[in-house]
Amino acid sequence: MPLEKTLIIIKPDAVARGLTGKIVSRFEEKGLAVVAMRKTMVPRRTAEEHYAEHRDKPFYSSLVDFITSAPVVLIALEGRDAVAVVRKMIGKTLGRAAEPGTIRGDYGMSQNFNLVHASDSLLSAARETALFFNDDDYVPSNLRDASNWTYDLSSGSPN
Ligand code: 3AN
Repeated sequence: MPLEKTLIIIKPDAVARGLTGKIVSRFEEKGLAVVAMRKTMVPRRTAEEHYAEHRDKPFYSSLVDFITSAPVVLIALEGRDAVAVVRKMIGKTLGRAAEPGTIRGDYGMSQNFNLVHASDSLLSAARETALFFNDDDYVPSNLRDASNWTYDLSSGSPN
C-alpha cells in the first residue's frame, strides 16, 4: 500500500498550553500512525533551514524566534495521502478563520501562535522529515495492532 510520511511540529504555544496530548490523539484517532516523535528545543540553524522558503518574508525572523523560543514536539505521521489529510485536519493558517472541527479552528485564535506546522506537499514532507529525523528514529507502523482496521485490505486494493 502506498504510504506517505509527513512532518508535524506541535509549536511552543500548543506545548505550553498543554495541548500536545489532544493534538496527538486527533491524528491517532483519524488512523494516522505516529512513526517517530520527539520533544525538543529546535536549534536556530535548523529552524532557519526549515522555514527557508519564507526567508524573504517580513515575518521570517519572528517565525524563527518563535519556533526556537520554547519546547516543541516533532512528529512524523504515516498513512495513505497523509500530507493532504493532515493539512485538512489542521485548518487555515489564521486560527480565527479556521473551520471548527480543525485543530486551529478548535483551539486557536492567532495567526502567529497557530499551534501546529504540517508539511504542505510531498516534496516538503520529504525535506522536513529528513531535517528533523534520522532513519533510525522511525518505528515500523505495521506493529500497531489497529493498523489492520484503518484500511479495508480485503478487496485487493486497500481502501
Ligand atoms: P501554514 O502553517 O498554514 O502552512 P504558511 O506555511 O503559509 O502557513 O506560513 C508559515 C507560518 O508563517 C505560519 N504558520 C504562520 O505562523 C506564519 N505566517 C504566515 N503568514 C503570515 C503573515 N502574513 N504574517 C505573519 N506570519 C505569517
